[in-house]
Amino acid sequence: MRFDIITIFPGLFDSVFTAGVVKKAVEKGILEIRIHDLRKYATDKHQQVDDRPYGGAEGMVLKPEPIFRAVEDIRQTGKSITCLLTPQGEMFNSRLAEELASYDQVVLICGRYEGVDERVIEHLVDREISIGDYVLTGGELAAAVVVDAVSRFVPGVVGKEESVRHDSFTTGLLDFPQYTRPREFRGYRVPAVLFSGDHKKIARWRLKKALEKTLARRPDLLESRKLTPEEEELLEEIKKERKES
Ligand code: 6GU
Repeated sequence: MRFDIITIFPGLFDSVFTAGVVKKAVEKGILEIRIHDLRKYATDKHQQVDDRPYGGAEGMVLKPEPIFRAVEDIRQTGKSITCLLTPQGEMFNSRLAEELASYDQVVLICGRYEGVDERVIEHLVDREISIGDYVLTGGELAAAVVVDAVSRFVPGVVGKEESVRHDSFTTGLLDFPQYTRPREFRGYRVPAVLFSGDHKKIARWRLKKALEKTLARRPDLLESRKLTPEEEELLEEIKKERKES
């Protein structure tokens, strides 16, 4: 799988993909990440990539010609998709990450907050993506987020032991709390159930904690999820305990 990022700030990507599982996947040849300087695709002698908006307004708008030239040069035959990172886009989530992981090539165009010429959106881009309800100065950090999250769904990138199958948003629940040594730190103890050796009991405790956290922080996730009988039972327990305290 290949990512191609088109940006006016290529230097911003100097370090983001040089550590962790993404780096390993690149080394193994599972992933390829290429950064393209939009300015190299400028058509005039000043290498201008933006210009003032027609109709008048603050700020500058990315011109269409360099972006069209870049994408048409970079786009491969095969299953390829071109996305624009913009706060106006559809919300990025785990489902979209998994979907993008099914492509051979994902081309990411980093927008800037003042805007991109609408003809790029109408006639070049397949999808517009936003990573949340806040405005970034440019799409670069958002592109890095998308590459990271999509990569985790590419087979071989994430090891078996940290399988994406058990993740929040795949399971539909937030994660249960994790503990490691020491058993006691500054008087704070690891819950005793985790030393019980009773794997069924531990699994039930973890599920209850995951449900508790999801109910408190993300009740919307519970509403859009079908609960198992055990989960229903634990949820009743949690709600009863809440009333008591
Ligand atoms: Cl994709 N771009 C920008 N500039 N701001 C954002 C965003 C993207 N997603 C959330 N805020």
